Amino acid sequence: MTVTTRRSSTAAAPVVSDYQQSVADYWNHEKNPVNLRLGEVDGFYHHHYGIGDVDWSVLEGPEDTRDVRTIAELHRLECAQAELLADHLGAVAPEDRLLDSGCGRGGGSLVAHERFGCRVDGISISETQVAFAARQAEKRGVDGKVRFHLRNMLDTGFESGSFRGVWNNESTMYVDLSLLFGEYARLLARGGRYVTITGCYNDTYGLPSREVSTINAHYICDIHPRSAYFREMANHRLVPVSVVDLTAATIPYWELRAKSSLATGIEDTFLTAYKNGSFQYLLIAADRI
Ligand code: GPP
Ligand code: MG
Repeated sequence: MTVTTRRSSTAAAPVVSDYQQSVADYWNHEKNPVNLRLGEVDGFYHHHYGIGDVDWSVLEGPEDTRDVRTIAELHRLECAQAELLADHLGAVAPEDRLLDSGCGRGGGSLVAHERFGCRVDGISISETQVAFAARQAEKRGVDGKVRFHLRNMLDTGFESGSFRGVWNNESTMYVDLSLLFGEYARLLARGGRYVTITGCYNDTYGLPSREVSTINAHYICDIHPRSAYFREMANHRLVPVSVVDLTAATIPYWELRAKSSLATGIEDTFLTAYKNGSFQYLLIAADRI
C-alpha cells in the first residue's frame, strides 16, 4: 500500500493514503454556505444532514428574510440529528472520555460535551477543520475539555481502552469498515458504546444505484452496503443494540434544502436515492463486548 506524509503542519502529521489525502484536500477547501451559514446561527458547525418534520411556514412571509428563516430551520433539523446521536451514546459520566471520529468543524463534539460534561476528542485528517473546530471550543471556553486533533481514524494513536464512547456522524463512507472497527475495538473500553449515523446502500436494491454513484462522486466517498456494517461489527466485537432507519425522517430536510438558496446541487439526487429504495439513512448503536 502506498502511504504518504506530505503535509506541513506544526502538529505531528498522521500517515494517510493518497485517497485520504485527496479527501483532506476537499475538506481543507470546503466553504459551502449550507455549512457555514447554518453554523453561524449558534456556533455549532455541523457536517451532517437533518431529521424531523419541516416547518414549511419559513418559506412564507417577507422575501428579504426568507433565507434567515430557512437557515435557522435547516440548522434546527441538523441539531436534532446531533441530539439523536448523543441520545444513543448511553450513560456517559463527566469523568468519561468520548471520541468524535471524523469531527468536521466540531459541532458534534461541542453538543456531546454540553450534554455530558465530559472530555471529548475530535479527530479529522483536514488541518483546516481541526483548526476551525479548535477555535470554536476556545470561543466557548471549553477547550480544556474538548480537544481537536489532526489524526487518521484508522490509526488514531490513542491509548487502548481509553474511550467510553466513539461515534462517526456521516464519515464511515470514507474508510474501510474492517480497518475502522478494528481500531474501535481497540479504543473502546469493554461495555463502551459505538454509534454511527450513515448513508448506506440498500442490499435489497442490489448494487449501488446511479444516484448512490453520483453521491460518491460528489463527495469523493465510497458508500457501503447496509450489510457491511453488521458484518464488520460482528467481526470486531461490536454488538448492535439499536438500529434506526432514519430515511423517512431525513427526506423533509432534503426537500427544504432543495428549495433553499443554499442548495449545492446534490439535493435531487439524495431525494431520488431515498425514494427509489436504493439508499438508506441509518443510525446504528453497538456495544463493545
Ligand atoms: C455531510 O457533510 C456528509 C458527507 C459529505 C459525507 C457523505 C454523507 C453521506 C450520507 C453519503 P456536509 O454537511 O459537509 O455536506 P454538505 O456540504 O452537502 O452539507
Ligand atoms: Mg452540510
